[in-house]
Amino acid sequence: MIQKILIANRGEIALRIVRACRELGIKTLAVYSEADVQSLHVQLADEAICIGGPRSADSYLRADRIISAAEIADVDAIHPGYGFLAENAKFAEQCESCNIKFIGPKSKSIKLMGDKAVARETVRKAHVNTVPGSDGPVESEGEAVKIARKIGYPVIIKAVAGGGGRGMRIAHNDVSFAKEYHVARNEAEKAFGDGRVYLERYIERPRHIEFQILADSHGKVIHLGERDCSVQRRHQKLIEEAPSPFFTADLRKKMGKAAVRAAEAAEYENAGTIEFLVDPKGNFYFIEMNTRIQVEHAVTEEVTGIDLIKEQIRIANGDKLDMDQGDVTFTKHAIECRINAEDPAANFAPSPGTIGLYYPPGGPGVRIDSHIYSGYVIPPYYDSLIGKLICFGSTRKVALERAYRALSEYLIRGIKTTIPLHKAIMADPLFIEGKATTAYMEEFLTRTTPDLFS
Ligand code: MV4
Repeated sequence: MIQKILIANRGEIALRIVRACRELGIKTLAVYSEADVQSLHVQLADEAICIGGPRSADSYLRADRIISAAEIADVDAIHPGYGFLAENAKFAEQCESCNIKFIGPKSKSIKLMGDKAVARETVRKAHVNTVPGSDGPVESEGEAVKIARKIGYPVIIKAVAGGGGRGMRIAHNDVSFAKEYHVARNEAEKAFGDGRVYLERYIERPRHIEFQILADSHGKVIHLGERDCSVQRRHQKLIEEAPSPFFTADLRKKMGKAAVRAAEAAEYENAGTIEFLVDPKGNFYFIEMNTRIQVEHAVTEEVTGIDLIKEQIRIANGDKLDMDQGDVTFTKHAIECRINAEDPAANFAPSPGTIGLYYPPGGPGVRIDSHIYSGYVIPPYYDSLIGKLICFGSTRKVALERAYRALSEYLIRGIKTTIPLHKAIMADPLFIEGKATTAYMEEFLTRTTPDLFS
């Protein structure tokens, strides 16, 4: 039985994991950097060990120090949260070989899905629709341009080691393809030490839909429905909601089945997400799998009533899933606004510093997952997420009205945040109508003057 867990992360997700452990009666060990001494997760965990300097490379990315802390404190398992080492197959393997449970998939599945060309091939063989594209990485410019013509322009060039939008280039004809192909290869080599790229037909103005899945260690896989993550800027999601406003029960059933097949093909275990693009006609295409718990998991928790962090821990413990697909119901609508320490009126410049007054909203249908408090100093070393506002109700309309109301109550002084931007989006007719695609944010920022969201 898992009795003690090391939380290899910081911020709101570290706090979220502490909370799940508390309810399960599991002891927690926080590891933290010198910049996070004052962090809530450090104060709320049963034990805490400092693992290094402020920079991630000196602390949260130091697998050696984290595993040493795990051994000193005699934990049974490590929860990696998201980011940092969460999708590092080598770290998962190190945990496995040190007899510490990694709360996530087996290193084999992380590796498989980490190679985006192998991931594509694996799910395609399991009859999951992928975007028309190359069979695996392209070998040379000559071969690549032939394949691009065959696919038909526009074509998107993606890094095999990429994901999440990093290292992608779009080409509209042979001439731009030759240029973008080399740019993509060089960028991929620099960013990932792996210059290999593959090609896909570029789907214009798609919706970004992901399916949450749960898989236990006894071979059972279920899905918990979709999240619509179309509202994003530079591949950073800003708003996620479920159900997707344009979905039908039929599409959910079809895509859910495809998501389960994709997870089964990876012999997946624990919580994971299958990402799809959906075109305006409702055609859907697998693009990649995220082998971790995600920032936006709380949306699914509010819609289904299932605690995903607890499920992750139970699965790592070897327990069987105690629900079948038919037991999963989607009774509510939930929407998440990511609250970042950024100035949306100044091109989203980071805004670290000391929180003055802090007053979070409450009342019916409002959930806040945040590690900040009055007097807390946001360090400049990490990502800018300082909280998530999740609002929910029986219908989308109620959830949106609650979100607008909660955002109006939310007071964070001393720094700039994305709260005013979210308020403007919640009041935008296009968004309210449920028409947002991945092109939405750029268009919104072009047609709206910054004083409306500062
Ligand atoms: C695409 C695509 C269109 N066609 N793939 C973005 C995140 C990463 N997981 C995959 N992404 C995309 N993949 C094909 N075949 C569009 C996106 C995409 C996007 C691309 C360029 C600029 C902004 C974007 C915003 C959302 C999704």
